[in-house]
Amino acid sequence: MRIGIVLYPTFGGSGVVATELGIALAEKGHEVHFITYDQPVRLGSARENIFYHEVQVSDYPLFKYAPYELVLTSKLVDVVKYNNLDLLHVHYAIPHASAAYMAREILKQQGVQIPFITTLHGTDITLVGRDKSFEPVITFAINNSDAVTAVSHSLKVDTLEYFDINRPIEVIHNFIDNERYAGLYDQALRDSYANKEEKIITHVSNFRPVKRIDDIVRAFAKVRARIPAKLLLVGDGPDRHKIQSLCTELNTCDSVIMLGKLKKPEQILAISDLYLQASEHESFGLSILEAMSCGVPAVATSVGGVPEVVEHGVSGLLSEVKDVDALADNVLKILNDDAVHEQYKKKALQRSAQFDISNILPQYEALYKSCVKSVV
Ligand code: GMT
Repeated sequence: MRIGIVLYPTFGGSGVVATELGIALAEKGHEVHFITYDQPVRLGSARENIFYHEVQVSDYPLFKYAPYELVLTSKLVDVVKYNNLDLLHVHYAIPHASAAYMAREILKQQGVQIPFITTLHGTDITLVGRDKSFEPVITFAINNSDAVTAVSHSLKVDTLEYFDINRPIEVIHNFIDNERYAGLYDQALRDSYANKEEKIITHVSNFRPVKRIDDIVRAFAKVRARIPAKLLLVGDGPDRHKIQSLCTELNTCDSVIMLGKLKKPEQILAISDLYLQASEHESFGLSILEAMSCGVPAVATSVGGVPEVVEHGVSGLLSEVKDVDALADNVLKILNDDAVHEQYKKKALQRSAQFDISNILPQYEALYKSCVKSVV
């Protein structure tokens, strides 16, 4: 099949999922065309069956705001026609679903039939999408997609609650290529961040307010008062300064290491003892799954799709949002006892196997086939 994948090329989970999906489809012999404004961060070097089409928005003086959605639409029309694509799969509703809708309608007038699938990822529904200025367009684009998927049951429920949806939404969970995350432990790298007695706790995100990064830093301060530990923070974003001043206030600057954005966060996850997340909302929690794939259990807030990934008391521990004491207690419950820690590590790894790409890819392929068949 010839598939166009529209995505955000950045470090966010939706871009990572879309890129990994495209790579896996290409490895299975499909021809994959990524369409976005920059080289997807996880794409790396040239690969067989993969093509990248850059959406270039020119800076015309008349425009105060560059019309990205229109340029993307024209690009989609062009890429579909020139490469004879069978299907478009757009990740993140805004503005990808509405651009795909418009491209499909333009192509229909030219005698070209192209179905499009919209995958909802989270903030396109729970944060940005609920904004009144987007809501009618998102409702329309979802209802007029040829198929819609959500990355968790929780996100499906949220979508049906916030929007007037008159079509089915299929849940296809996010996935992980477990092979890529195996055997990455690097003792020298670990030694460069922590001494033998110290536990390494890690968090990866875009440091947006929804991540409640201050709760992570506060919980860590409570943990460090009880056991020797380091907190490794991977990523960057608007709340970075908040973290820095909080560390000064809590006197933890020497134990909180901010690594910035990393193209391979798995190198840090692999040397970690525990993954910590305090989000106010999380439709799935891909970084938790990445940690689990490295055999690292998670302590997290029980929000959105997180309980669909982490089984409380088995592969990690979950607690209420804003309950910093519970986060710290849960970290200590796992890290204080080596036997308990080992058990959680084992279960985290086992849990990640259930989300292996080999289990999820066939679900997307089946959906692609049914959409292509229905327009033929
Ligand atoms: O977490 C973010 O803010 C980034 C966002 C994105 O759009 O990339 O992540 C969302 O999609 C991921 C991939 O499906 C999910 O794993 C994240 O849980 C989801 N984020 C939120 O719901 C806050």
